Amino acid sequence: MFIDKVNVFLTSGRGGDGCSSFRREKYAPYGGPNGGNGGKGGDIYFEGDPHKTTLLDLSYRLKFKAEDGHKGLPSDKFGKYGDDLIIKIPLGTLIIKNGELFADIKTAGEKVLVVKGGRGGRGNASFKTGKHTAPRISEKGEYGESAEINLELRLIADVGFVGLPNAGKSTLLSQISAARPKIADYPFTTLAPNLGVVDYNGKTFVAADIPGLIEGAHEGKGLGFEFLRHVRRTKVLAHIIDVSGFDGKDPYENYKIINSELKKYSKYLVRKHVIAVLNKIDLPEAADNIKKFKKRLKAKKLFEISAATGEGVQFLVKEMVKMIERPTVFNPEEEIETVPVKKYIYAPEFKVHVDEDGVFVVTGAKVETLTEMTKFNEDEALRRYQNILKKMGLEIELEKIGAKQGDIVRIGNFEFTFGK
Ligand SMILES: Nc1nc2c(ncn2[C@@H]2O[C@H](COP(=O)(O)OP(=O)(O)OP(=O)(O)O)[C@@H](O)[C@H]2O)c(=O)[nH]1
Ligand SMILES: [Mg+2]
Repeated sequence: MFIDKVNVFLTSGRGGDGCSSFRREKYAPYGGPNGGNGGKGGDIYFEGDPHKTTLLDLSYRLKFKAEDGHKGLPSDKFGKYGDDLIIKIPLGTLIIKNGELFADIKTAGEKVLVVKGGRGGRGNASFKTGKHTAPRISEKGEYGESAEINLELRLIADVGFVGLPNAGKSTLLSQISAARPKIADYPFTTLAPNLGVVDYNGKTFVAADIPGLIEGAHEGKGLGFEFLRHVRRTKVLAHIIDVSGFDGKDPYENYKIINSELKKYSKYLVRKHVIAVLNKIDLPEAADNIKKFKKRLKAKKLFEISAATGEGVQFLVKEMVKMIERPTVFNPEEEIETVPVKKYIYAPEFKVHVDEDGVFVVTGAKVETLTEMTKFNEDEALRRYQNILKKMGLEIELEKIGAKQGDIVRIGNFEFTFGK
């Protein structure tokens, strides 16, 4: 099965907690702090894998979590890092993170970090200073990051074959490459894109054969035009037309139908180099139809072939190579920008508001991280926490919106009573 769109939910590993401990040695009553830091949580990466052609395996497993970091230990032992997770995806996959284009994996082995593991909490040895030689303070590990990721595969090919069902697209691919797609004399034989590598005098390119389009494909008729996504990156489109008039329709009318569907899909598609290919010239009805077709479409260079017998195919392949090498009037990648691109958003250190239950809610990455990493059962940790919040001006902001002694303040998953 071919799957080209998948949503997955990723969570990186949480950082390990830092450790609070003191050296205990014989005859050394005041041993210094020796609690090690917690290990960092595992990251999650996506990596381009040239052997993959579908996102099918990911669709069976929608949630991924990297390993948590391990706890720090006494005797200055640092916690082990959580293992990273590397998820392999086919080349040509767009990674959309929280609704914004994040990366576009195009080459084998290309790796991107998508969610970063949480920082390990510091052990009490890290809090030691000249003045403060015996800190009883350590941190919890930072939470991992969670994100919803939409993966969208757009196959990477140089030439894309488009046309009505039964036009002979798959036959052409099998004629010019080693690919062996299913071929049959009924429409919608091809249900998923096929790729083939074409060799022309030592020059190679990749051709993609996609399922047939019909009138109204943009409204979801037939298999719809979703599969056109896979010719979005190509520089060249080969429009395959059955000139035998097999369905009783005029080949030129058929040609116009497909052109209009392409336009409806994206304004960029029709700006590619389009090669019009009249196929099935070996059939007796073809000759007449070709004449008529040429009368109506004078301006365009037409290729006449028989995908079945191979007649005219080498000329066509030569033209494809020429077109691939010719610059396009636009960058085929340009339209990928139609996915909204990340914008910089100014984030204040924290924000405060009162919710409907009268709870004073504080939000903001910095305060939330600080809160989740603080060990409130350690007096010193608690004091440090209060000091930092005070310096950030949180108390003042809360008072401004009406917080009084005894009111409830919520930060992340924690609740406190307001007091000075
Ligand atoms: N006589 C003749 N038959 C052809 C030629 N090319 C394709 N055919 C036949 O036309 C039918 C359809 O061919 P396919 O290659 O499956 O067509 P397709 O465009 O891939 O069709 P879909 O996958 O349904 O979109 C098959 O029976 C082929 O054998 C040709 O050049 N001459
Ligand atoms: Mg086919």
